[in-house]
Amino acid sequence: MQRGYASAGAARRSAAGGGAEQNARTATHPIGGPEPKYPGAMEVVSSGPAGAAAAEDPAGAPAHLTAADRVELLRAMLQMRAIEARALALYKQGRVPGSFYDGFGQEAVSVGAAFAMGPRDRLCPLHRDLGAHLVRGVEPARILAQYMGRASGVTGGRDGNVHFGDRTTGVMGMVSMLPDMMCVATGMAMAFKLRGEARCALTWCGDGATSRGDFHEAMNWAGVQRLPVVFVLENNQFAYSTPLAKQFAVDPVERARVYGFPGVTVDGNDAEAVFEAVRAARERALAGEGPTLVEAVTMRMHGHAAHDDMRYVPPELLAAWAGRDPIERQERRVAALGVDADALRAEVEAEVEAAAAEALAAPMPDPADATRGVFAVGEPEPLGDGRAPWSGFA
Ligand SMILES: Cc1ncc(C[n+]2csc(CCOP(=O)(O)OP(=O)(O)O)c2C)c(N)n1
Ligand SMILES: [Mg+2]
Repeated sequence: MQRGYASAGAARRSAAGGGAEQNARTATHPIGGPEPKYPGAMEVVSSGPAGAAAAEDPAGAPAHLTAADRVELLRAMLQMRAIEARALALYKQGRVPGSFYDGFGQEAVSVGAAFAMGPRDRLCPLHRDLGAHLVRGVEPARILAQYMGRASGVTGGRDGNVHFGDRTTGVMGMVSMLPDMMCVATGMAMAFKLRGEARCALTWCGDGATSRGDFHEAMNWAGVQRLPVVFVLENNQFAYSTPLAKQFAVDPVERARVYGFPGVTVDGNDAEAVFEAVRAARERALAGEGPTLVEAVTMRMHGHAAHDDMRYVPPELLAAWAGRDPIERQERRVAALGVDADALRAEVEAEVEAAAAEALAAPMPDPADATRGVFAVGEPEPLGDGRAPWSGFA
């Protein structure tokens, strides 16, 4: 089953004699699914502003990002990685209860997409989308406290791990059943439409989500109603131990067309390409033209959770993706702009270390507080607006 991840694709491409794009879209896997998307194919699926090669070249600066924006993208990705690395160490020390999930290697997907959203837009991130919370303004110390179940965590110790959302930043707490957040985001977009508000909802879903009924319900209703919602399909090659070829028989991005709206594929390890695709999708949504499915192709570089040694992942696949690290890529870009990327990395690491010390010093919640907030009391409190650092909103 694990055969041919990188090599079969390369063979198909050379057999296609340059028709790699079509090949990536239509190739049939021996057991019936589409050919897995692999690093070597990314040149043909990237829809970055000027294509992957130019995007790597700082001279080909993207049209909608200033130099400061590009640094900000890097900063958020560095924060995400540093927080998750610190939290993983804390987990191994027994300080993080339950299990531990991270988005190592996928930082560009949550950061790039969230960066395209305005203050009054609403976001529904999933378990590998820590970058979205950071972009919207949740402080690292509160996130680390969240992992450790402390009173100062986002949920005040009610959920120790990834099912959180700081509603003051316009982010919904995650519903664990996947991909229910697609329905939540679609519902919010319906409200925006009914109220005539120029706002957009954004949510992420995994490749595994594509096999669930909620995926189709959300996509169908969003298409029928032409709702202002953006679905980012975080295709990280696996849903727990299930590879793509056992997940779907057709390329999932094709499904958008069936529901009446466009699906685009971007290099999910390129924060600027993800940003640009989601920015364009949001613009489309605000213009009343309806939803977009953005498939961000990436790789889950760690196990499903910290307990998972991912022995089902071919080592050569991991090695190939390790050479496409989204943070290193953005570091090269900002370094070419004259920014000291090493100093930025050191600054972020020091910030996260201080945040960890603050979180470790925070108290555990008072057990008497456990039932507070279970039922709504009094007037409903609406979600707040989040930070929207992209210069386009200045
Ligand atoms: C309906 C449902 N079934 C099972 C789970 C348990 N679960 C949590 S994450 C996950 C894997 C999901 O894979 P994918 O959608 O590809 O997202 P990824 O973890 O790869 O980001 C599973 C099975 C769940 N949360 N919801
Ligand atoms: Mg997945």
